[in-house]
Amino acid sequence: MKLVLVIAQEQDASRLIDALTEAEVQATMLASTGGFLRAGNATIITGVDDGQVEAVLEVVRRVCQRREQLMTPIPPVVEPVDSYVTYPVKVEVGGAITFVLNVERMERV
Ligand code: 2BA
Repeated sequence: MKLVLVIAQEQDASRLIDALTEAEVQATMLASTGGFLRAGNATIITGVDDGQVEAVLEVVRRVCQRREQLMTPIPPVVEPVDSYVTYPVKVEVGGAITFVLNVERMERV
């Protein structure tokens, strides 16, 4: 058995859960925040048989899109404020970051 952890953009999360449910894959969605952009994203956890992993990854590839987001770098505190002009820079995010982990045991009580 594997645990598939998917970090998806907020805009894709609901469609991703719908598509997984349609594919008869049980999933749990947690609200999360990206460490770099500090923007909301969603972490989807799903425990599946080894043979289902590729099907899950296919759904993720189909639903999750790459997007560009603008971020404004924060000026270093040591510089005088008026000597440091910041411009928004484009950052490419996603489609999704996926981790596949081995599961030693799963129990439903
Ligand atoms: P964030 O950490 O907010 O990162 C958003 C996007 O910013 C990243 O997209 C990447 O394109 C860019 N980025 C991240 N760190 C950077 C840096 N030090 N310098 C320049 N650009 C940087 P993705 O790679 O698609 O990641 C989307 C989200 O997935 C991340 O949001 C984070 O929440 C998660 N993530 C990505 N890689 C991860 C990893 N190795 N472990 C855990 N979470 C990860």
